[in-house]
Amino acid sequence: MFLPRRFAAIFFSLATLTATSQALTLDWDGVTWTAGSLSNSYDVDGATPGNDVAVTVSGNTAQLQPQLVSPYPQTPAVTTDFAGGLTPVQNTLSLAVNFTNQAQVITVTVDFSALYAAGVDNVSFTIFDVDFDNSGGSTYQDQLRSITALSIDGTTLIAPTITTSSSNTLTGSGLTQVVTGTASVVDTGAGSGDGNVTISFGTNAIKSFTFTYGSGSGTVADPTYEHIGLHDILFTPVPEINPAWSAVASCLLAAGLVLLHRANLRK
Ligand SMILES: [Ca+2]
Ligand SMILES: [Ca+2]
Ligand SMILES: [Ca+2]
Repeated sequence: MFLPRRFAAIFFSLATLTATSQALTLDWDGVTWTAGSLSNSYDVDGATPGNDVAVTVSGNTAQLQPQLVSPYPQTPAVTTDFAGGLTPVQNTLSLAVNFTNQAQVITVTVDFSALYAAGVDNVSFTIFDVDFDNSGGSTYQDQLRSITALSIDGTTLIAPTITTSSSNTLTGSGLTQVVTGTASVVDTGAGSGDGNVTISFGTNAIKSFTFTYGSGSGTVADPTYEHIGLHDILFTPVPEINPAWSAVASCLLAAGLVLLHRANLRK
């Protein structure tokens, strides 16, 4: 009997039964979104059947507006209106609104495939042009609130790590963090990254995340037209051992232990 070799084979089998993880991106330059539609799903993971990520816009959607640049698509729309400091400019999912008060919000929810049984981690994304203006007929204050992810079991809200830029600021903590625009930012060109806000859920395994977009109290009660852009969404499926193969692996391990026990009895 060559038990060490036998065990080596068993452990090699266990190792290969474990799926590997691969970082994925919902890249707005690689997908389409019919202007004005409120929910779309995308297949960005060839290793998992069907669509892997769904983006849904809800809330006070009657306040959604067209973008400012030709062909003036009704938002939500995929456009190059926001550079976020990037050259060349990339697509973002742009959201333009005209709220009638500071309580109205647009809610963005991103759901990952239920086939990711162990969820996804390393989820991060950047929102461009979170800014403020109170001049020339523009009186608004971009504000992100209720920025949370949902745990795999669907019972626990998870707080993000948020990185702001020179023209917005972070207040609150944990699940009640709020990002508020503090100065006007150009949509493209030099300085367009000054309104960037990067949101990350780090090593937490999640099944979805959400945030709201509203207007803060730094201006008039009825804000004017304002807009932001949601850039690419990065995520990594959490590896899992396929349950069926896991059962097979357990049987192999048990068989190996029996062989070892019998060998010891013969000594
Ligand atoms: Ca897929
Ligand atoms: Ca803005
Ligand atoms: Ca208004």
